[in-house]
Amino acid sequence: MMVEPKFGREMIELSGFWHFKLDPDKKGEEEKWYEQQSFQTWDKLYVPAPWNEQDSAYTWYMGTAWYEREFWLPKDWSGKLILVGFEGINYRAKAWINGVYLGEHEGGFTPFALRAERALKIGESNRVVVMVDNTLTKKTVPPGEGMNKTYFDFFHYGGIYREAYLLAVSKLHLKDVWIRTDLKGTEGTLDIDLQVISELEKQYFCRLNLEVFDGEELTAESRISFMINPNAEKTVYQKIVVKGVKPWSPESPHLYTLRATLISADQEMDKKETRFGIRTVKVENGKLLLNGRPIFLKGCARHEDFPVLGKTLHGAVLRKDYGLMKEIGCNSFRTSNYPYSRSHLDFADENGFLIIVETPAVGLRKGVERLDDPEIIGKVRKMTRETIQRDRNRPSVVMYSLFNEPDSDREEFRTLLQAAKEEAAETDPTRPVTFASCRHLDDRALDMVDVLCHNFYYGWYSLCGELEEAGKVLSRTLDEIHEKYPEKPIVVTEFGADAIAGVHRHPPEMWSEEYQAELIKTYWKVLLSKDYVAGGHIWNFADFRVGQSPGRTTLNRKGIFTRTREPKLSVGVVKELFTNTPTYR
Ligand code: ADA
Repeated sequence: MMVEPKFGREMIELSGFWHFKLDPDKKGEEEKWYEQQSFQTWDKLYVPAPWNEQDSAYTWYMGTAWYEREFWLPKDWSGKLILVGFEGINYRAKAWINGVYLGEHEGGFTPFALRAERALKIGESNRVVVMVDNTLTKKTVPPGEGMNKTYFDFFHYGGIYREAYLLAVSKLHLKDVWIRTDLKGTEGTLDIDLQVISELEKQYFCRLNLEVFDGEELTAESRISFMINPNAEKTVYQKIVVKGVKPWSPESPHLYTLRATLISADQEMDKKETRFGIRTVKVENGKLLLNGRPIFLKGCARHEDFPVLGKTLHGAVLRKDYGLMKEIGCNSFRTSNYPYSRSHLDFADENGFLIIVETPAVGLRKGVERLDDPEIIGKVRKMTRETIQRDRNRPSVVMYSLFNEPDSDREEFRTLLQAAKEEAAETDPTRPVTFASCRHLDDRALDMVDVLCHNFYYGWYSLCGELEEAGKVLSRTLDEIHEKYPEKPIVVTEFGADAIAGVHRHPPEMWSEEYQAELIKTYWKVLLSKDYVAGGHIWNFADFRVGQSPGRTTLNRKGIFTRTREPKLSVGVVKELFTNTPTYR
């Protein structure tokens, strides 16, 4: 699986078997395991994939563990800048190459890359060692106290579970390309920021050739020239107009590619291709607008979870999931409760899905003493920035959810939300921001977001077995929230009921497939009856693994599909409801 399609650079993927060893007493660093020469006594695990389901001895392990593998570096990588990149390691990581410490990263769901050339041996075999620690505390984001005491409701997998790779770039290269799009009639405007890095010792004259491709056809181009100082970083801005635009939309997810070629001294120094779509997203007069039209988000919130693979959703699983979501009429989902892999969102761009990207800031409630603790604020800021930076060029991303179910009835949450909002606005001011609230009328921060997202469980955690009453309370609560904030559209980002596949009851009872289907029908009717509601997401697409607790039967069973994607009774019901609900209202 490629880290970025058409990366246009030299890469070595590090997928495969790595040596692996638990370090429950945390002595690896002191004993310098990263300097060790033989790893023959260590176990072997496959990367990318969490350690938990690869061996029963590791399933419930929380703590430190070590990974090691060798790789060959080709001779022609000499003179380049080399990075070792990790798309996702849960939760903390430190890396060494050939015994030389490279750096560390905190946060389980965002990518990072460490400079490596000072440690590498060109044209020889090299050894990379990674220490991973998935210990949860009250100050990790998300927080927790143990595998069965997480402050969030999904299994706390550990390890290198997204791709790892080596990447070579020239000393003068493009670090990042950021494209904002606007559309007026059939004319599209691209506002492009190109971040150029030079680690050369002299000042250089550079040229950037920008070419916009619609498939194979060149539709617009532009050139910029500039000087870059020695060892400097420069952001170059360019505006490009595209005529006769084919806008990106759910029914026609048209994608363009920007090819940026960096030239200096008549030599091509770097080339980067970025995929994008031309479309607008706005909140106006209480509506969520895509290309100026009020849109209705219909879908199921998801998790990255599958037997054995854990949080690593293999391309084949993703392909199957998108097929199923399209078959039942979904046009949207939220990356609940953390950002999903790049491939996960590549499919969304290609298939016209409207995505609410959520940061990993879930579980900031109960046991967290102060939500305005500077350490928490710092981590939330960093993870917000890393989440948005990775996905801000994607047309599928229509909104950022900065938290899932925080204690937003606590006054100090406003300080935390303010910090996350600032970070989001600095990283990308073009999308509306929200968070998924479970505090509803007691929420003290709804005035601070653009769209109101609410998770409701009437008929499940309250009003147990009382579906008629649940529908009435839902309707009343939505109306009361709307009265307070009439200018903000509401999306119901979670509603659902556990159903154990194969359990049937007539009349419907909690935990049966019939009850889940009835609850979904009840909610959908209410949502469609409110013109200020801009969407509904069923919780959840598929059953998913969780920690052990009396409220869960080994899995969270609110999936309309089982963990292995077998349909429950609800699937037929949802297909009928969703296909009869138009995307535009
Ligand atoms: C919460 C939470 C989810 C989910 C759900 C449930 O609303 O946002 O993570 O697990 O509860 O099933 O209880």
